[in-house]
Amino acid sequence: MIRTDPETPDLFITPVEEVFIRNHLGPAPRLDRDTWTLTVEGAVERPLRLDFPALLDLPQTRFTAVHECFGSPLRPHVPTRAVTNVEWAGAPLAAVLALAGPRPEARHVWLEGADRGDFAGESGLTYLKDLPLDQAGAEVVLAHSMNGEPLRPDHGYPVRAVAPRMFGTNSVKWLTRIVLAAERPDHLFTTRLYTRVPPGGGEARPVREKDVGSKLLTPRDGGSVPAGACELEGYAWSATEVTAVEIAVDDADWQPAELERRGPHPSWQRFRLRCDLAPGPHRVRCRATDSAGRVQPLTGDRNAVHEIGILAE
Ligand SMILES: Nc1nc2c(c(=O)[nH]1)N[C@H]1C(S)=C(S)[C@@H](COP(=O)(O)O)O[C@H]1N2
Ligand SMILES: [Mo]
Repeated sequence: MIRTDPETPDLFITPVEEVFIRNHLGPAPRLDRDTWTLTVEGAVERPLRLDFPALLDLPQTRFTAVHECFGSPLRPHVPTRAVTNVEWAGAPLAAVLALAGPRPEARHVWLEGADRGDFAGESGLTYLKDLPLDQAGAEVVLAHSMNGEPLRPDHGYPVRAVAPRMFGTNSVKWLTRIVLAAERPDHLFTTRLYTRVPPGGGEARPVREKDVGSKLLTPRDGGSVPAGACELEGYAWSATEVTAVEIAVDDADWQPAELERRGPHPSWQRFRLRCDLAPGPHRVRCRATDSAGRVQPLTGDRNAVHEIGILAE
């Protein structure tokens, strides 16, 4: 989803126009900021209904984070590489939870959007996701702005959830209802889809924390470059910090690329490597490792190493 402009090959923040749009239930609902409300109900001491000014009265936070689509929940192991890096602003969910007062039995936070529709043969669905209360309280933000401007209708206007370390599917757009509960909700998008079996096998787990991944952006896939010295660049990301990126040109060994540190926010990290390209076609691959020791697989999963083809002339 990233277009690299030859003038600005390495935009750290993805312009809003270039951010992918993923709507499972049809067109974006058109909500109005003046009539929007968010209800907080279920296992809480004080059920609430917040309007937009009340959300702005809460403490506000601003941060950059990788925004990545998991891919089709019907094909959980197929790479799509729809990834961007954006700046969000909004109120921490923790501030809303403090107002509502979770009851002792509350273990899960359900987040529901205002869109309604059909998906994978089921009709009349809402968009519902859930996260463990501890995790949601620690990191979810109720965002009203993207890259310094109000959310656009397609991106969840006026308010969406953002779970910065998680796949995009968890960041519920057009957020209108939060439920605290002792159990997970049984729903197409929570327990039946968006689950996957870990690489070694075992029980299916919900799609939450991002995988380790990397993407070559310069030169462009299919592009041509002058033969000789060439700079290969891209971005790497994960739920934790990426600690190494290696690049392989054709069948040569993997070589360590120069990698920026992540900084305080869960943003992507730029990497680059100078190499020498003989005239002719070349294949370039990149592979990231994160601080949890996860490494991109060569093949077979949605975060398999990225490969581009370039022509040196
Ligand atoms: N209400 C609602 N929220 C949603 C979705 C949706 O269809 N409806 N799609 C999810 C998916 S799969 C992704 S990848 C992100 C995409 O966010 P974006 O369209 O703002 O890029 O939103 C998530 N939140
Ligand atoms: Mo997605």
